[in-house]
Amino acid sequence: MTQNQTLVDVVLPCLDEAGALPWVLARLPQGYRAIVVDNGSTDGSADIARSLGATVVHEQRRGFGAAAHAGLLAATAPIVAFCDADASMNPEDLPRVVDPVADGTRDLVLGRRRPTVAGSWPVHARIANTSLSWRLRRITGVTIHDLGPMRAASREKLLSLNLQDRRSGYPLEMFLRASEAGWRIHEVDVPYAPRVGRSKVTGTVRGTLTAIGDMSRLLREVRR
Ligand SMILES: Nc1nc2c(ncn2[C@@H]2O[C@H](COP(=O)(O)OP(=O)(O)O)[C@@H](O)[C@H]2O)c(=O)[nH]1
Ligand SMILES: [Mg+2]
Repeated sequence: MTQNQTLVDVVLPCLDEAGALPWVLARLPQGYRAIVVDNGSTDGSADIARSLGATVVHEQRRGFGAAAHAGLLAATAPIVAFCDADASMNPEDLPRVVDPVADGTRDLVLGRRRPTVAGSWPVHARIANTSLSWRLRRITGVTIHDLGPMRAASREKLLSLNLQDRRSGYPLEMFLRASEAGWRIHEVDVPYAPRVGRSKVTGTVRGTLTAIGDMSRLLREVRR
């Protein structure tokens, strides 16, 4: 592979992650391009990302899903990976989710978060994820233990899923639609460390309630 050939576009939804971005962006494997998607940061995240060589996409709409989807639309590489921009996960681990897609053996690979130290993951978020994964195993028959945010799939196939959620349900909707479409879905372990800075989603009461609401709606639709 030549230096300027991008195999993987890495979508990094980013809301006020100025403190984490330098660590995150320094760890992208060769052939991986960072697409930082900002929708409302006030801490200079976009400028920092740009100065560190990342492609920066601005999305008007608020929400995690709006950012993730804008990143997917901006991507051009054959494979798109998603990763949080809070330094809780190390981009050096991205090949764990990308390689099975790149070699054609899997269609969607999810990183199961494995805490590196106690306190990496708030207890309520862990319990919610375990129970959600249990429900998803029952609904889809796919063996997963975590609906992890680090993941990879083919760009064209992701676009074909026609995802609609633009808030916290986006990762769940991706999993459900992929499973309905008969994708070969696989889970691998990825280390999960305490984030840098403050949580925007499951570390806040409002974020947690929004996530539960968005995901519950998607699950109700599946049952119909
Ligand atoms: N652009 C954008 N990024 C977001 C938004 N909400 C969360 N993020 C980013 O998504 C990633 C996961 O959010 P985080 O706060 O770590 O959620 P947690 O892991 O559940 O605590 C981080 O990189 C956040 O900066 C949002 O509304 N817009
Ligand atoms: Mg986080």
